[in-house]
Amino acid sequence: MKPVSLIQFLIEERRAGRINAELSLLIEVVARACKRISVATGKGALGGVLGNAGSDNVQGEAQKKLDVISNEILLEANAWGGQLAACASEEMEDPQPIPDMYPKGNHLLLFDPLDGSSNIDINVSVGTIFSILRCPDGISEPAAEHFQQPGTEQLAAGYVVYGPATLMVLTFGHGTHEFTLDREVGSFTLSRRDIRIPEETAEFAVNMSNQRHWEAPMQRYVGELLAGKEGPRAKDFNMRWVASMVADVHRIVTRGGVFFYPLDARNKAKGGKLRLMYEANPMAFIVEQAGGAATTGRERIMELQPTGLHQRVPVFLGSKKEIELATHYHREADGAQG
Ligand code: AFP
Repeated sequence: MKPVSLIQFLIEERRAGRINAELSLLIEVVARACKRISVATGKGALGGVLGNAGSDNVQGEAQKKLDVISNEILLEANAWGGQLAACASEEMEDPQPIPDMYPKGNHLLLFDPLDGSSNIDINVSVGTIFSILRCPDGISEPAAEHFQQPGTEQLAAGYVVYGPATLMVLTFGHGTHEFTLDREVGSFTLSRRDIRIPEETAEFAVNMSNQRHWEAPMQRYVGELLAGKEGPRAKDFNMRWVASMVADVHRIVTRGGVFFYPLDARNKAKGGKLRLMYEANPMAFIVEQAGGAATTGRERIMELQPTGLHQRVPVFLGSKKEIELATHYHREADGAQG
């Protein structure tokens, strides 16, 4: 079969009435920016891009040089395209307006320019995550509150993994699809259409070093997985943790599994570790569109009403049956507490 490029795929989606021309162009711009990030990450030490930038981001985390470079690439590429009203980035406190000299559109773009960046210096996969919302009618200068829409309002979400291959996984709410970057030709090519995450799995991803800080229902759930064949689940489970959410989620999108970043005694005051708008919502949309589930351990992530642009939440996502069970344990424990 003839390979289908991302651009051809976008044309098909437009013809089918699933996206409009503006959204299609916006995805092309984001894809082009991600190709530049792929080139920058691919240079490694030769590009002088490894190591810390010497600054902290809005979350108070040390920024890597590639965090800063990737953020600038995405901002610059999207400033003049004409599809956006504003951008918001995990790396910046406030939304970035589109400069007055450029045409404006009616979409809002949110992104985590380089997720998992603590892995850059050891040459392990990192990625970009993005989410696209509609700018509310009549708003010409969007503020943080205009971005704070529930995940169910997302028009599109995607991530790009910069790994052995550079891949983009994308959804418009009509299935989840994967595109592989053909580095010689310079274009993303459809590699999997309508990805399905198996409902059952025997593989989980969680940072086990936090176990002692978890809530009781999380201890119970993972304790049962670890007990294997001899335990209540009567099955051995395998564990993987890349510590790059994009890579961990991509494994789940490829062969099933579950990913947890639960509430724990240390992140409870902040609401969790991962960011709702830049990580949890786009990944939840992608995973649900592939037949998986995504909750906070209690509620469906995409139904949360955001309270802040940089809000953090617990994240449970992946194969449906396991996410349902882990969520059930939390709800049951909440019910027992009254
Ligand atoms: P960095 O971008 O600072 O590396 O954080 C990555 C991340 O937000 C997410 O991609 C990982 O799943 C998670 O943090 C890893 O957290 P631990 O460091 O606790 O394993």
